[in-house]
Amino acid sequence: MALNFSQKDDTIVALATPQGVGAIAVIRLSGKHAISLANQVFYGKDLEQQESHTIHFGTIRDEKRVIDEVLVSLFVAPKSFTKENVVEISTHGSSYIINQVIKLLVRKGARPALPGEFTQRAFLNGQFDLAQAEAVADLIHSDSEASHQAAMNQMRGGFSGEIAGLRNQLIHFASMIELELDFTEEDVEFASRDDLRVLVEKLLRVVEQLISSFDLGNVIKNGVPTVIAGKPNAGKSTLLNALLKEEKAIVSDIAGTTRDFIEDEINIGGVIFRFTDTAGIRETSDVLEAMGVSRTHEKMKAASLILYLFDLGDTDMVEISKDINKLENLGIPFLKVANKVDKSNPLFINELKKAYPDTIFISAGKKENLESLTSRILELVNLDKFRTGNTIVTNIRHYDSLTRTRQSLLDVLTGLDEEVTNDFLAMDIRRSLHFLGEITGEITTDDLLANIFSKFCIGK
Ligand SMILES: Nc1nc2c(ncn2[C@@H]2O[C@H](COP(=O)(O)OP(=O)(O)OP(=O)(O)O)[C@@H](O)[C@H]2O)c(=O)[nH]1
Ligand SMILES: [Mg+2]
Repeated sequence: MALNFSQKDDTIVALATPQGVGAIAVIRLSGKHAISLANQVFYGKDLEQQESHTIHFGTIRDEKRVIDEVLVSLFVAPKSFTKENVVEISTHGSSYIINQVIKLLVRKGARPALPGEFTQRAFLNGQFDLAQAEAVADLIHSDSEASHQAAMNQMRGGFSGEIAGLRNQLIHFASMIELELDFTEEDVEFASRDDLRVLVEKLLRVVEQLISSFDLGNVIKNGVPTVIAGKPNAGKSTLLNALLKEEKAIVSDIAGTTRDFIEDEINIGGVIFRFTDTAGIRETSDVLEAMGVSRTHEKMKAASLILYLFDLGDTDMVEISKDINKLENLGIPFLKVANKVDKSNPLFINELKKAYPDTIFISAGKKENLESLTSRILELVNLDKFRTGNTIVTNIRHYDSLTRTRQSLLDVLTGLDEEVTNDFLAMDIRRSLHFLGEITGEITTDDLLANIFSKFCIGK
């Protein structure tokens, strides 16, 4: 739903804390009349005479009836999240009280806020750019150290700064070339083509790097899809349970116990991994199990990481090297994990260590050496890149705009090669600028904004 101008002048109200019973609840008002509106129902002090960033104790009343004793926080424009007048009323956390207070404020002239409308106002009033506004939503939904850091970095403008820098350099060139268009009669060149090529190539490298960071950004935000694969009875379900520290999957000595697949999230070193325990891979005549096995193959193709698990007592070298070959052809990072080290033959272990020195030996059943497995898993995600504060793209919309930017920059290069006329060159540069601007919100449409902010919750 796009907002029109009269709606933008409304004073909006919503519950800012979660629905349901709690110790306290915070009801937020934002808009030109937020303070005078609150003042009509608040008894204790004249709120319109108070300083910004102060808290006041009093009661909320509907005529004579006291609804609650509350604390009111005042933020006078422009020193607030939305840059408008903002009032936050902390009430007791009862849904009855919350409803009464909101209804009362609506009766006095406030309008219930749309999803994300507070953040949208903050964006429209220049509090931050679009990428930063989107990071607010990511921050609220972040559930691990890694996703929190990526969102925090984006909200604090790391990503936006990088994009803005790129844009500024391009704008300079675009205007020079457009200036040349005014002098077509004379043979002048304000913008050196060689310099432009150097700049565009530099920009391309940055854009490429941002695009390639998306894989990492995506797994940070949504969890790393990790599959435990291996023969029936290798101990896959036992390993999942051991990592989860709960008995989630059924374990038995009957081969083919897991028929479909079982998924759960595990936080390892601040990163969320989405583990899938699969049906053991083998040629099978059991129809149900066969279905599970084909889903295992699907899961393996969608994984970012595969734990190849085999039973030391039940697998020979030929089989292992065959499996490893297959996995290498799949092209997805995998770890070789040898299970049931507690009851295995030391000679075979030595042979295996020689052939594949990076094998990790564990006992899922006895929970032995699981730490070296988890630290190897973490190494594979290459978090260093991200911990050093490099900008990471986590948002599919940004990824999309960056891919289009890359294409337009490539078009500029082709144009330079083919010595196309200035107006074509200028057009391609403008297109790159357009796509970069979409990320930070210099270029927006009502539909785009509505689409982004409707994904927020009400009250945010
Ligand atoms: N000795 C020993 N036994 C283990 C170990 N890990 C698993 N097992 C046993 O191996 C058997 C098979 O374990 P599961 O976890 O069900 O194996 P799975 O790979 O999930 O098997 P499917 O679901 O049939 O594909 C069970 O009897 C487990 O108790 C281990 O580290 N040592
Ligand atoms: Mg199983």
